[in-house]
Parts: sequence; C-alpha cells; structure tokens
Amino acid sequence: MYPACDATPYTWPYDGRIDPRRTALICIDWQVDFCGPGGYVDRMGYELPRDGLGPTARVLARARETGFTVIHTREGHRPDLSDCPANKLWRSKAIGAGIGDPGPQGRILVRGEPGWEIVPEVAPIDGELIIDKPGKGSFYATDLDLLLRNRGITHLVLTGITTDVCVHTTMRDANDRGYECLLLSDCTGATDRGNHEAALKMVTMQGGVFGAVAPSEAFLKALEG
Ligand code: C5J
Repeated sequence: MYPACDATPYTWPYDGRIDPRRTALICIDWQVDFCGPGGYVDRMGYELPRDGLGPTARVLARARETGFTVIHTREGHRPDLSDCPANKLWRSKAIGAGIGDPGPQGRILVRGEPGWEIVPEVAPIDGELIIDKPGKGSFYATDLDLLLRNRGITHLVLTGITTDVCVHTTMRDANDRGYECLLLSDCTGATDRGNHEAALKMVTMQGGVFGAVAPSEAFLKALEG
C-alpha cells in the first residue's frame, strides 16, 4: 500500500491509499499509427503526440516493480474491416488517411500491420494484458471490464494517446462503471494542444467529474512510500 497522490481536484484516490493489488495502469494506444512516422496521425498531417512517451516509460517501469496490473490497448480493425463502422471508414478516407489503405507503416489501423504495433519505448512485456479494440473506448466490444473485475481491480491510472479521444472515452466509461480513475497529465497527449488542455480540465470540473489529474512526478512520489 502507498500513500495517496497529490492530484487535482482531490487527493487521489478518494478512498485513501494506493493499493497495487486493486489498481491497474492502463496504457492506451501507444501505437505507431498514433505517434510514429508514417502512421495514421502522421498521414492526417498532425504533429505526433510523443511528449508523453518518456514519462509513461518511467511510470511503467515503477508500476512493474511495485506489482500493479499493467494493461495495454490497441485500436485497430480486422484485415477485412468487417468491424469498422461505415462512417468511421468514410471519414478516414475523407481526411486522406483511409483505414485499410496502404502506407509506409502497412495498412492503416489494421491489426497485425507495423502501424498497429505499440512503440518500443512502452511495449508490453510477457504477462501484461493487451486489449484490442475497434473503437475509441477500451470497454466497447472488448473483455476489459471482465478482466478487471476478475482481478478485483477497482482503480485505474491512465496514460496514453490521444487525451481528447481514446483516453477520454475510456476514462468516462470507466468512471461510469465505478472505477476510481487518475489521469497522468504528462503521460498523455493530443493532436491539438488546446484539446489536450481542455480534456485535462474537463476531468477536474464538478469536484472531479471523471476522476482526478496529476503529473507523473506526483504519482511516482506517492509510490516512494
Ligand atoms: C484516435 C485515439 N484519435 N487513440 N484514436 O482516433 O485517440
């Protein structure tokens, strides 16, 4: 057990101490398609949201040492795209980064392609859970909730990209399901700075409407004991 972490708008977690047996670190979509050259985000012409990689690698190392459950997610579709909604496919093509189209990192957002892989800085190691998801949220059309409940996990520490899309969708859904969530502000990033900042702020409204936000430094300090 570790002491609670300085966070905004409340000291996290609400119920006192950080218990690695009941807490999972979730690393969302740190894939080449979202933060690597030639991937989906790059093809759309956005700046790559890579700033959170270093801090996330440090948190990941400490979470492994201290016995947290570690979960990685990957957004991607079956090679025949049968799990890709028609409107998602249409929009991706409209912006010039069509899901399933060939690119420098293989077929965009398709499972098994180089672009779908998690980048080496935060790659999973043996024994860590990997969730493949067709959508933005990590619970939709996956067994994440079942895996968490079977392990007695009640608290989630979130890292990943992008802050305003997959990270937010996952955090909101987790919060509705009763998970106590902490988003690490420097372990995430978006394709737009304003959206990143707004997404962090949204969490903190209404006394922590989706949970709390803290820099990784505060979380790591708590884990010093
Ligand atoms: C997006 C994600 N932005 N991982 N996916 O489409 O946030």
